[in-house]
Amino acid sequence: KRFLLDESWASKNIKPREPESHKGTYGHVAVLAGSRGKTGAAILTCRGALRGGAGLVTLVCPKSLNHIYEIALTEAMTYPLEHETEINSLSYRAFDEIISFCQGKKAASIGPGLGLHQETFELVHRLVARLDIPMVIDADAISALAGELFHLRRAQAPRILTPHPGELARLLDISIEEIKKNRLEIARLAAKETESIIVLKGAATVVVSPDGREAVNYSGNPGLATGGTGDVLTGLITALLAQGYEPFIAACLGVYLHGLSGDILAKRKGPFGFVAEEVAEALPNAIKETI
Ligand code: NPW
Ligand code: AMP
Ligand code: MG
Repeated sequence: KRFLLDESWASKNIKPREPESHKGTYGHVAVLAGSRGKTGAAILTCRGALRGGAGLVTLVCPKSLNHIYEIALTEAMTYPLEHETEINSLSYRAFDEIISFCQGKKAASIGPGLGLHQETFELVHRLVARLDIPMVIDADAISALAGELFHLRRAQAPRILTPHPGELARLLDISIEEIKKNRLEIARLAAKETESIIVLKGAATVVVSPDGREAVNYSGNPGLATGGTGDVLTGLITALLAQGYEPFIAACLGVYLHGLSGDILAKRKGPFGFVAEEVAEALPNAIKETI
């Protein structure tokens, strides 16, 4: 039932591209991320999605931040929301606009850099329950769900949560020490409680599905312990969902390729000092070594 995410597993599960395919084949990703002071998280999520092979990527953003994203992002598009609020982040007031924008999108990322405003938390609650496409839920969107797990149980489509131990501790109201003592057991509990796939990050990331499938990752190294690498992983897994991978496989393959990208950088540049943007940039190399 439990298996290792290693080269042999990944090479069996990654799919080559059909010569006749086009960008429509590989899905349009919606990224719901970023706020004032944390625009980098949104940009890194988009880079992860692009480098992970999404056909198209659009960042949904508050109008006030649009100019920053237009300059930073070349390949990704932006969707500046009409509904303006003072929080310089996403708000429940934009719920209808976001739902209608997401029609026809294949998958969404939500959470990196969104911040901790109550208005944002309320948007997360509604989208998690009502958005009818697969979704990767990370960072501040995980914090928004602490004590509110029932929104996940109402979800209309698969949900993948990608907490680090601090975020999972917050979500389940237990201590980080408890998680460190028994990562697999706690991830299982979380998958059951949330009826979602859990990617518990850190050295030897574990991926657990509520249907009982479990995997432990063997790629990656402590050079990845630097700001923004988790945001890249969120975009990458979302891109794999958009390309049609089954959700548990998307989570596993994303985790493996992300770690491998870190391993390639550790070899090429040095054991640490590489940064999140480079982890995204090295993904095609990781794909090449795997396929
Ligand atoms: P401690 O005390 O440090 O040991 P937060 P965040 C714990 C965005 N970013 N094992 C940690 O413990 C993110 O997307 C924006 C054990 C602490 O208690 C988020 O939206 C960037 N414990 C937001 O910032 C680049 C661990 O968790 C707590 C652990 C905040 O995200 C950076 C910290 O968690 C960042 O991605 C581990 N492996 N890892 C940008 N350029 O815009 C963490 N902890 O308070 O949720 O803070 O993860 O930095
Ligand atoms: P985040 O904390 O959300 O930025 O995510 C950090 C990313 O780096 C996750 O993908 C972790 O699995 C990875 N990472 C952090 N520390 C290590 C480590 N010691 N070994 C391997 N991967 C790590
Ligand atoms: Mg993170």
